[in-house]
Amino acid sequence: MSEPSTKRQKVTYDLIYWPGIPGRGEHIRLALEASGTPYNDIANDDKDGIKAVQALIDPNSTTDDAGNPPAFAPPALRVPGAGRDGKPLLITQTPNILFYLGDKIGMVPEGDEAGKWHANAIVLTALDLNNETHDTHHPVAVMKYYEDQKEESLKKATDFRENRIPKFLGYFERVLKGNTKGDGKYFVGDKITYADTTVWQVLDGLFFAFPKEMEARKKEFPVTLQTFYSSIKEEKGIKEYLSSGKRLPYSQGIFRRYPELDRQ
Ligand SMILES: N[C@@H](CCC(=O)N[C@@H](CS)C(=O)NCC(=O)O)C(=O)O
Repeated sequence: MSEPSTKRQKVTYDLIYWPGIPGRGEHIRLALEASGTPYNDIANDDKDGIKAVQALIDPNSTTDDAGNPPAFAPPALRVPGAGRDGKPLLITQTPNILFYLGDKIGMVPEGDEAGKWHANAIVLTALDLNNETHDTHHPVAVMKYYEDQKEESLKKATDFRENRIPKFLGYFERVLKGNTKGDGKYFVGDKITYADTTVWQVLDGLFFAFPKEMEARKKEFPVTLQTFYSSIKEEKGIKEYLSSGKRLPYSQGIFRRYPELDRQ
């Protein structure tokens, strides 16, 4: 991680995301925590913070007070003074927020233009895996309960475990091995970037949702599931955050534990 400049540290970002779950907001939190960047976690810090999430997705809204277009869904990042006419800028879509933050908070490989694009591609791939994980418990309809699509979930999760997990893990393994500067600990370059925090969060969620499957895959993908996964937990900023009590437990979000969907 490169040191955030004095200019960078002046901004306190607002993260607007559902309270009580890690969800996609966690990708933003981890990047901010790893870089020691101050932020407000609006819906978790303030008991009325949920209102900011509700306002974000108000179906009658066409714009906010600062002229930003409405959000489709959280997470969103509000940046004081960075919008039009010095008003707050509202940024949505997880990878868009991460890409915006990347060089501002020192979570992209500094002075390495190619590395910046490589990091972003790895993030987008990890978020594809994130989305595919969601589909294992909601393969038919997002608005229906898991209990209403259990049969299809079992088929989807079986294919996910048998084919998709190893394909993604194989890709991560190759990238980590190919980045000789990273020593198996970093995806791009020799310091932590937002590619590392994003992949780590998806792996951590998968360890929660499919513990038997992931445990069984450890020998096959040792760099990803052993070296990388355990070393990121020890990174400055991340280590403190994980043990701070601020880290929210998994529950009914993207990563859910349904033992019947795991390896038997
Ligand atoms: N592609 C968007 C997906 C956003 C998203 O699906 N957010 C979830 C919470 S993690 C949500 O509230 N979705 C409501 C919906 O899709 O109707 C992103 O990465 O930010």
